[in-house]
Amino acid sequence: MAVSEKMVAIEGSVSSKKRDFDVLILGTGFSGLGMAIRLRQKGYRDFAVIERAQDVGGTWYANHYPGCACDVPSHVYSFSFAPNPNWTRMFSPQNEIQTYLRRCAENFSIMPHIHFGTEVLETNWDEAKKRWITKTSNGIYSSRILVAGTGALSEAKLPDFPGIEDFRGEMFHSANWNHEVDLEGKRIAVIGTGASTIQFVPEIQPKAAHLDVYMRTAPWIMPHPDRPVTNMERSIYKFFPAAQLTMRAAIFWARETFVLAFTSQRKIMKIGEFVARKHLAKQVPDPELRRKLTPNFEMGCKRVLLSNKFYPTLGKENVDLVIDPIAKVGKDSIISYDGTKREADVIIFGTGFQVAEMPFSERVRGKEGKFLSEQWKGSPRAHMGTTVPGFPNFFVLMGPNTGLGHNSMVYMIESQIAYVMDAIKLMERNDSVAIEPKQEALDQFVGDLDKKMEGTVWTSGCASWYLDSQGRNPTLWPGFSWEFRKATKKLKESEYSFLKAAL
Ligand code: N01
Repeated sequence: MAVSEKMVAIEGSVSSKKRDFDVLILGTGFSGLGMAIRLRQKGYRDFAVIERAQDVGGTWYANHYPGCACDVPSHVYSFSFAPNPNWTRMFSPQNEIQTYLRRCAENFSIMPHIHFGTEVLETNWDEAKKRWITKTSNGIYSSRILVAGTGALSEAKLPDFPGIEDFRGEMFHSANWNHEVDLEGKRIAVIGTGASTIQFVPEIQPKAAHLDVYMRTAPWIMPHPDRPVTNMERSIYKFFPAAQLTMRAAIFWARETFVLAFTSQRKIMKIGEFVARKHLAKQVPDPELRRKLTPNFEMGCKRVLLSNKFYPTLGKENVDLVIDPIAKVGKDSIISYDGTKREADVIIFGTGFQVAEMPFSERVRGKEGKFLSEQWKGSPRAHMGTTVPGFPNFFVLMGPNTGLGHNSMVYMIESQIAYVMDAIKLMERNDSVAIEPKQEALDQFVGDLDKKMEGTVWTSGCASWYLDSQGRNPTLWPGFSWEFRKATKKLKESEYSFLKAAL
């Protein structure tokens, strides 16, 4: 079927009643929006984007905790085709990223395609009809192609401490920040010391009567190179876009070199450890606090954090860093294994997300009636991080092994989107109704990946959310990002099965 035949009658407008589409995209983060924009740019109109929230942005809409910001530089953390000369800081705050994504959705005419307040309950491949039937909170959708842009950081991870249901104060996760809760004068307990916590703790500390920060593992924290982008710089980027592109390229290639320290040249990471230790020594004069905050694993094994404010905050009079493991939660306190009871009015969980589990996989059922989660058995695998045998016409953006610890995810997402477009084009050229990767192609791809993963810092022994329950790393791409771009540049027909349309 030609692209033109699939266009709906009214340009850019999708009837709210229509539930039958050529392409259904899930999510409006960088992945879903990027996919939608590319489809429109290529002349497609018969697609919808469903979004459970009431606005675009995905994780950048959902996360609005105080101090929420990107820890990847703004110049690379944006679409290559939509530079933004207006970033106010080198590392953008959440609201600017969400505004940027909204502007992209408006400027590229994606808004009429988005069905807000629509959550996917379950989606099934109908083998007879060769279509995806997607049950949502707003009715049933049918589509030839399904693209999941549901993101890796969408389902919060909440620890199940004994007694937690009896806690009488307020509790929330950083990804569902409850701004209604007035933190002024409260005794606050924060659990976890990951990327989110180190951003919000300095913001809430001045309000707290007392703040306990519960740390299980001391993270590596580097000095944050953030600074405001000057008016002069912004004018230059606006009137000479090439200057911003040059900046983008410089940051991208500089960050590409970091891969070596995570993979084949791990000795380089010692330089990072030296810098981080100096940072700790400079910011934490108290030797006992410094001892607690000294990491006991190789830098890079977990995500490397950036902050100039977190360490000084821990030294404030109203703050205690607690390293005693939590035994249980009482009605107004947290109790450690040694019996110490610390009172709390509010508990804030900075305990991260269900990344390796990919909770979305429990809602997608392929041609053999198996859920993706049953096929993956806790260890996700996708060809080129994007396609799965037994799940025809299904593409997962930010899929298994596409994550990065050193560079911008937007680059990986754009690589995948080009790959999906290639698949759609090929289907048209071959007059196919369905495409799925061959098991041998996937096995070869995953075998190579797993081999590359050996000897990297991510397998150096720490417990991290990069790893699944089997100790495999289904989260990160173990190489340069440009290698992923190269691998996904062209979909190899020999790695796929195509099902031709009946004559
Ligand atoms: O979560 P995390 P996050 N009992 O998983 C602890 C992205 N992000 O929300 O290290 C006690 O990093 C856990 O301890 P441990 C970014 O990719 C991006 O902060 O497992 N503690 C850890 O300290 C990031 O990596 C930006 O021992 C428990 C913390 O909770 C990802 O989001 C900004 C526990 C979890 O840290 C997740 O960050 C912010 C338990 N049962 C976040 N369970 C950008 O700028 C967990 N912990 C792009």
